[in-house]
Amino acid sequence: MGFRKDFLWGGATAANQFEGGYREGGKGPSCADMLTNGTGSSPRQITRTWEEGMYYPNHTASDFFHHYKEDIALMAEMGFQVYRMSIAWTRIYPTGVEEEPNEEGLKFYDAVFDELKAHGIEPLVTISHYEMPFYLTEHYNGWASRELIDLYVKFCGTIFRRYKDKVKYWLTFNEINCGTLPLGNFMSLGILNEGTRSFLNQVDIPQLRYQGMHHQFVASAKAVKLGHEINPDFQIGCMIALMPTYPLTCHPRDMLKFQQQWQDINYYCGDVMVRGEYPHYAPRLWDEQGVKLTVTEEDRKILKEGTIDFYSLSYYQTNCVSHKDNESMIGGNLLAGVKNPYLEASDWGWQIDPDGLRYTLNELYGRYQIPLMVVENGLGAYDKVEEDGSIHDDYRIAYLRAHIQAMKEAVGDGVDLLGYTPWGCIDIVSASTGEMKKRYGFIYVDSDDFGNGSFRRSRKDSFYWYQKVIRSNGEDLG
Ligand code: BGP
Repeated sequence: MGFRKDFLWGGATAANQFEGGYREGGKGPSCADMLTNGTGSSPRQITRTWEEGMYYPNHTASDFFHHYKEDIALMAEMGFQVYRMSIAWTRIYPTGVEEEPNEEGLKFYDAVFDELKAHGIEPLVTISHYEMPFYLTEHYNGWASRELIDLYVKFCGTIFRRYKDKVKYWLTFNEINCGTLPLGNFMSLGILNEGTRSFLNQVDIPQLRYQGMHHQFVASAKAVKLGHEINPDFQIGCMIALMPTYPLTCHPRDMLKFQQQWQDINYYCGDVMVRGEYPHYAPRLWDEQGVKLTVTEEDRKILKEGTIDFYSLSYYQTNCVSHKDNESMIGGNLLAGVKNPYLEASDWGWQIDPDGLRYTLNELYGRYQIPLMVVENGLGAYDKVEEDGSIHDDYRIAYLRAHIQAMKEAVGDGVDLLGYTPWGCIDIVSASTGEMKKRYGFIYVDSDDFGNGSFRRSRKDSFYWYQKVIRSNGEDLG
């Protein structure tokens, strides 16, 4: 059994990591604009002003702002049927509190959507992807404030109305469950507590973080309702970062820890957004975190009325859990874990596990019974440009091939899978480290970690390979 005939093949990026043009077209500063560069060993810093001598990689990123025509043409050449992108909130509402949207920002996305349409590519838009007006951090401490709900819904209303005939697929928040981790304070919730400087070691007040996520759930549900009123054909999804774990051993304590980790990190947000209410284990989790959540009757009603249409996820790697605290650890997307003795890891220490994707898709589909979409997956790796300009990224092809094979097996298991948009289809700035040299793309961008370079685009070997995969609807993975 293969992929459905209308399976959507494409790629994904996010405005803050791809667009650049941070001061053009009336754009305001976003949270991502306040993050310095970092590396695998030295963390990014969060600064409240742009500091002399610091470098801010998201300001320039890959300069899609000036290259979008060329980039979309390259996507079309690969055969993309869908392109997952995000709208920078700060291009539309530079501080988030304006009454009227910024027309120049709206025009930019009109141009992008028109270009996609001319090439027969369907946009899939993340409304908020690790980028919110920094003004909202400074004046409201981000999503910790209930007032963010209306400001977000205003933003949604503006873009839903403007693009109602150009965009059908929407995601309300990128990796909303990033807020279940202290790392999510600034990146996902715009919360910046006094004393935070290091991106990896933020001052954490769980009460604010969980209340902030609750405000996001309510905002998302309101957006779903509003979107369906504006255009009943809209398909609006959630987006969850899957951080799957295995029990390191069959010790019953490992098994219990494994179950709790899935509940607390992988299921918590999806359960609310798909089912419209908090799951049975939520009070246990709040209790452990010392959280007393304020949930009004009106909130409960909205959560029920605004459940999402499909479930989308990011998947990069898996880790293990153990009840012992002296096991060797390894990194991962958003969350580190216990090392799995059976898996190899990427250059950034993320363990490669295609079978884990098949397992995950089965788990999610069994739990929710709504269509799934894999909207992020891929290998961040160093690429070498040969003298003749070619880039032989066979490691990336091997990673993607194995994961597409695993998705195909999940489809054979009966999972309803709508599409696949591998991450950073054109090289972008890394979210965790701010590096450019951690590359995911089928297309190389000539820029280094400090924005030096011609920004010229070139096709890697994986470009031609993926073109074949798309042409054969995932049958030719050779
Ligand atoms: C996800 C984010 C992306 C992204 C990706 C890869 O968590 O949604 O924004 O960047 O991970 O992570 P990184 O850039 O750290 O390699």
